[in-house]
Amino acid sequence: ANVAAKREISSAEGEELSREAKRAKGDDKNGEEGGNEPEWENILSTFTTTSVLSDSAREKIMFLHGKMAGDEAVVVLEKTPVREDSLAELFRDSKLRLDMRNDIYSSYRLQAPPHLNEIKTTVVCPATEKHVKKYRRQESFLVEETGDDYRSITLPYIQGQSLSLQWVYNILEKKAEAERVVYDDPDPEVGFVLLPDLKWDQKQVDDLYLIAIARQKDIKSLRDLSSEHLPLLHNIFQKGKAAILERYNLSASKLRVYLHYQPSYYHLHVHFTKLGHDAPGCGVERAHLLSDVIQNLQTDPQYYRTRTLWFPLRADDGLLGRFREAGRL
Ligand code: GTA
Repeated sequence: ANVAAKREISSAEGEELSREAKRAKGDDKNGEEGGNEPEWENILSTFTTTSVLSDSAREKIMFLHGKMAGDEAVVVLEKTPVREDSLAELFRDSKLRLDMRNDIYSSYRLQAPPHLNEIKTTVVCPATEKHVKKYRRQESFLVEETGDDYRSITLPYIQGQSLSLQWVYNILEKKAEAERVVYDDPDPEVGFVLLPDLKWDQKQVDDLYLIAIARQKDIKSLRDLSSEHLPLLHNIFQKGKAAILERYNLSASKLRVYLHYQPSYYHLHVHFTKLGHDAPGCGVERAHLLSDVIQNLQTDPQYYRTRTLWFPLRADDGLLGRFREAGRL
């Protein structure tokens, strides 16, 4: 691993980290000190794998579909990067077994202490068929959607088929992840909650990923935005960047701030990822820079309601079927 290139969340910055990040950082070597640390669980002992939805040896990630205590479940297993701040401990406390030696070259298997060898694990349970499809590796197709297509094809589909937004409401109402919140603007019109994304383990700034969730509940996506939402978008942009600078010491010039179209969850949210981190979904076919969105709305208040937008859909996405039925593909 390119350890030298990774920027760790140093102990100096650690003061500013959320409680969860501090716990995860290793100040609690066994993960059992620090009072509020959740107990170790073994819920995955009941997980039986039905299929591997996708995997990547290079990215060291595997998406599994299976059953957990009778419910459908998706489990994502992801090996995490080596952290520079754990190297001294890793070298001191690991065991090495020689695989081969040849001249000046040798290769070993290293057994690290368990707390330095964790696997980030995401569990979706009970998972719907839509979750299973979302994580299955599939061919994608680029779809062209006019404003009329949105109203006649996409909108009716997403009104009937969208993933639940309960997790979003839990965050807004402080019923979940409250201790992870980085910034909270309670204003009902322009307010938002900024917090680490599910995909970020907060161990290093190198792969920083936060989301800002708007407090307004009636904005499904980019398509609903008009110039009346500019104060909200400006607020998310300015305060989000400032909060990230303060908490993680990462300047705006190091951030990629964007919206997805189509999103998976139809409640307005903005992605903040570190420039250089190849976050899933940051490609040009899906990510719309917030700065461009703001400018486009300043130029044309109805820009996103009238323009043709392009986006990729997976082969078994029901929305792709609707575009096919309508002869738009
Ligand atoms: N803090 O409960 C949550 C939560 N949920 C349910 C989703 N998010 C959450 N964040 C918090 N708490 O970035 C996050 C998601 C995502 C954002 C929604 O909200 O992590 P979106 O609506 O634009 O949808 O954004 P998106 O980007 O398609 O969603 P998601 O889930 O990231 O899926 C994108 C694809 O990334 C998946 O199909 C999957 O194949 C791929 N992927 C690659 N790596 C991972 C990984 N480590 N974990 C999960 N998915 C991954």
